[in-house]
Amino acid sequence: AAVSMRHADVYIGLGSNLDGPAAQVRAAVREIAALPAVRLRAASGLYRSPPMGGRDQPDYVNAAVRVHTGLEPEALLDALQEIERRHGRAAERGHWESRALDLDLLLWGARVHADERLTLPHPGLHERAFALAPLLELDRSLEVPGKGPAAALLERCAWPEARREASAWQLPAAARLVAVEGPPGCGKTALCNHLAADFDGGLVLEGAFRNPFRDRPDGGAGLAALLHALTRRVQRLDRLEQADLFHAHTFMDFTLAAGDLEAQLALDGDEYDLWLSVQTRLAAPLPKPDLVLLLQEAPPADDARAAEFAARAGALFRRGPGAVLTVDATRASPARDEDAYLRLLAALGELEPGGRHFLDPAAGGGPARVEATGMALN
Ligand code: A4P
Ligand code: MG
Repeated sequence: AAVSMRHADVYIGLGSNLDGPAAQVRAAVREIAALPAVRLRAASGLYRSPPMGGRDQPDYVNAAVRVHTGLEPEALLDALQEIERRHGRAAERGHWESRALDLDLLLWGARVHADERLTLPHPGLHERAFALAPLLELDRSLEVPGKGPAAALLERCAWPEARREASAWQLPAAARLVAVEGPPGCGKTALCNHLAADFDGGLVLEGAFRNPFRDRPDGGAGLAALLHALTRRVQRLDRLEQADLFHAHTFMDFTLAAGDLEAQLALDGDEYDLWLSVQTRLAAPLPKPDLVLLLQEAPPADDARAAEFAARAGALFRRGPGAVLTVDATRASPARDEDAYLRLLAALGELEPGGRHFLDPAAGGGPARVEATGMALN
């Protein structure tokens, strides 16, 4: 909150019509987020539009991001131009030529500025639908200083029209079923809801339920209670196949594997064998997550079972066939903290199918640290 009081809302427009435009723009969002002294606050979806300035060019993909920064405008412009150069934008290319990446400073709060190097607001903003439409997605009530409400400006825009086509965020295509796992109360359901919204994805939620066996003297971790929870989760997964048809990604706030670990910790040998034979039959035909996001939090000091669960949860998913992203949520949890959530979104775009990855979203500044496939984690 202190940051947003001190820093103006700065909006950057992104555009590309070469070399995989959507991938160029998505990568640039991550690179902007990773700039020192820059904090990504929001990213719009990707918009497609025919090239303004005519000629025989491919369509553009455009987007906008909101950032806060301690940099001066000229220093941020330097950093943006450095990113453009890395994307192979030839400096000698002419005005309105096709480019791999174009980054424009669209707005700097209410600041109005004009010199040789920098004009604020961006001089073309008020008449470009491909810049205004993504901006409005980030804030419906934006004003363009000297020009008026962005929404009214967009209505007056002539061709070319910009159409929202996809989320700015990306998961590997292979990650069709994504499970969020972690200790009770860590925010699995909230995180799934956010992710489904940002990826236009499906949802399979365990949902609150009254376990009729929870009130027994064993505190509800007995065989009957565990079987009840298992049945419930299996029913949820049974419905998945329908949801799956309509979404590239579906998010679930539980895993059968964690239920298995819970049973291992709670049941004695014979009970566990019985539980396992039921679980194995029920789970066999059900889809397994392609990606597990495992939130790690420090377990409560007085809860031995939670500590044991936390210690073994990492190994649980490391063995499986799906990709794993272990998220250290002890300092900043993506389920509760917006910065941490944005870092998670950016990191998801860099995951390798089947890989083992680690992210500490509180590790400031730099890119989300995503370890290479096969690295041991704890
Ligand atoms: N500059 C001044 N103010 C700014 C600012 N607010 N943000 C100076 C960024 N740069 C600013 O920029 C040239 C110089 O402008 C910079 O060195 C900086 O000091 P540039 O990006 O190299 O080129 P340009 O002058 O912005 O002209 P250009 O190439 O026309 O870029 P535009 O105007 O951004 O248009 N059609 C669709 N559908 N979507 C598009 O994104 N983009 C263009 C390029 C054409 N057609 C398009 C799209
Ligand atoms: Mg430009």
